[in-house]
Amino acid sequence: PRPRTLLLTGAAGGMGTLMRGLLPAYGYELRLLDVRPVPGEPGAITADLADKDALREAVRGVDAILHLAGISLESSFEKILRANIEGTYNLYEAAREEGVRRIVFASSNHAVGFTPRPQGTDPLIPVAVPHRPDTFYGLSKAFGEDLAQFYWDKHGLETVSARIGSCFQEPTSVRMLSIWLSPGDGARLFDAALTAEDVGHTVVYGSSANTRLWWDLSPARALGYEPRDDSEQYAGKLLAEQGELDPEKPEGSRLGGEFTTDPPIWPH
Ligand code: NAI
Ligand code: 15L
Repeated sequence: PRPRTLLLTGAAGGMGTLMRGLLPAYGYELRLLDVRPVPGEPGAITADLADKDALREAVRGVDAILHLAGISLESSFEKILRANIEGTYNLYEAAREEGVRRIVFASSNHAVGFTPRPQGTDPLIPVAVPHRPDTFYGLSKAFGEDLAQFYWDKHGLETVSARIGSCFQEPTSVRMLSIWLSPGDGARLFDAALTAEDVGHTVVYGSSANTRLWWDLSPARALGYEPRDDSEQYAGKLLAEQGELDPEKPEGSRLGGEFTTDPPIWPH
């Protein structure tokens, strides 16, 4: 049966805000959680992923979880450990204890960020590449994917791990032209990941159907995802401003871009 009640973690964040707007139209009743208050949502649960009791209560009775909460850029190992590694473990453990059937995990391209990006006629990057995290942040996403596999194999808790590219209103760099996930396609991808049958633990790349795509979208399409957007409308402007990526430099030749050399730092 189609999940109805959905716990959205990270509801105050960039994607959380976009998805709060878009997912109700698919029929989901959202329960919101974030460590920060969610603007305009007095009913949201304000809780840290470190608070096991709060998580247990937050997941009670939901059909599924869309797990967006966590540190979304590079930070110290200690902070990443607490929010992303222990925090994701705490959420899975709460879900297992309360019998939640499915989690959609916001993994990232940075779990495999040192993978070379295709050049010329190279094939698209398949999902089945080894983890090559480019940051402690990416390492925490690689951990999350393994955690999800473990909870499926050991406890029958299903996950779709979506290695998201760049989900923002518009792409803002030449690299993002290849990995941009439009907000509308993000909602379509999450809906597919929440409703596809028998996913076990499935890993997919998450982007729109971009002309300059670097990776294989067929695993996401196999879930029923039908992207409608393409970043190409932004290409002229971004290329004029920034020029082509330099394939001689790691930040231009690896999937993770500048995260491989000079990652943006989590400001909090
Ligand atoms: P964001 O940084 O805007 O939002 C993350 C939210 O998580 C924030 O509202 C923050 O308060 C909350 N949070 C952080 N630590 C927490 C904790 N310990 N307990 C409870 N809540 C906590 O990030 P964004 O861009 O919305 O990304 C959402 C998720 O998707 C993140 O997990 C990120 O790693 C992942 N992702 C996002 C991409 C993007 O392009 N936006 C690309 C790839 C992955
Ligand atoms: C991510 O994983 C980050 O959360 C997001 O802020 C973007 O920087 C994105 O990757 C990216 O690679 O552009």
